[in-house]
Amino acid sequence: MSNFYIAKSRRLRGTKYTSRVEKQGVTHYTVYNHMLLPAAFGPLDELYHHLKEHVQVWDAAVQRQLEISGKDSAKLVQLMTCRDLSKSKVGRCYYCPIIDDNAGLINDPVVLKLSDTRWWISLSDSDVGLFAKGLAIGRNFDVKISEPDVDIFSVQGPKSFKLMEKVLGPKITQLKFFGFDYFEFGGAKHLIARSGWSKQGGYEVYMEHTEAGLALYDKLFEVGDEFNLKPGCPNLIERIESSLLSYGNDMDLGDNPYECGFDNYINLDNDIEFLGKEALKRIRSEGVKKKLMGVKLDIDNISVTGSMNLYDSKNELIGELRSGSYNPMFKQAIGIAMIKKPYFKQSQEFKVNINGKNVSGKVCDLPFI
Ligand code: THG
Repeated sequence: MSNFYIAKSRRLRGTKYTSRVEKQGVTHYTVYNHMLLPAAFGPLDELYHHLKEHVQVWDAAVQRQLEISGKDSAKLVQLMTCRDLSKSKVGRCYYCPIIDDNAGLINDPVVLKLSDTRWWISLSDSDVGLFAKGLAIGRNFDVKISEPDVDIFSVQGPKSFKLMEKVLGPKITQLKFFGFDYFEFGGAKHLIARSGWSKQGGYEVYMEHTEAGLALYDKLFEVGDEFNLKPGCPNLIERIESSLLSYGNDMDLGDNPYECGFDNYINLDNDIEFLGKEALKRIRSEGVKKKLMGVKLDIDNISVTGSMNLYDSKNELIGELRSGSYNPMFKQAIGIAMIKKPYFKQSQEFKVNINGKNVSGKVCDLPFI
């Protein structure tokens, strides 16, 4: 396959870290929220093994913050998500499906409650800001909606705790999963959460004070050798193995949160108001007609660049593969597929055409591990 260059422009922005990651050897970009997201620094499997053992710093600035503030901010945030935020606490992050009136998924952000009247919605790849503005105008809400100048860098991997403790002190190790607090470095306070798009543990620094924040980024690399710190990026192999879903790849507006396994983030038995509540009640009583499942494929190399149809032995379409990669632990390719009812059962066999070859595979439950 040929490689092509990507033309940068104001519309396809870099981030505050772009000049750094380019010096550090980024080899591939993808586009996310109209910005450049590093996708590789050399071979993915090397960084996969490294991520599971050591620590990496990622440019995750494409996870844009949608700030909603003002008297009606809690109402607007709740209107957009089926997760009950009525008992949410300041200093906590919440993984929240955002859905439309048909319960179609618009985004799957992390929501941060900064105060009772100020929220950040840490977006995956879709233009929620426009949707939020439309709702606020239509409902006459007293809110301010903006994209603040916040650029996340993520510190991921089992040694992230020791690395961050060395630079920021022991208080950082007391943060609970999906908690956040403010930590001082370089004369500024930085919002840091214990979160990130890997299951290897770590933190996300929501950089608002650019100079002090970049000094913190650089400091991590200055002292990082003893932890074998490397620059990295969200790792396709690790995120599939860990079953972290990717909006636009694994799910989109044509899927509802039940189909994506978000049952724990759906609260219907209360009197809160959100879009798609009636649709979700209907789906709950009827049951889903398709759902995201894992697949294991008898092939050692796969590149999923679009949906790939899966067929059973009678050539019936049973679903579509949406993401996949070779996995060194399973020693075969694994992936995430939308499987149709009635083919939900574990070990359902299928065939898929990959580069003109018929490859066999089996359906399995998520998460893989
Ligand atoms: N961090 C921040 N913003 C983000 C992401 C992130 N925005 C875009 C994208 N990632 C949103 N998608 C996800 C998907 C999964 C998780 C976070 C964001 C995640 N899930 C945990 C899990 O599945 O185990 C925990 C969810 C929970 O139980 O609350 O972390 O990564 N800032």
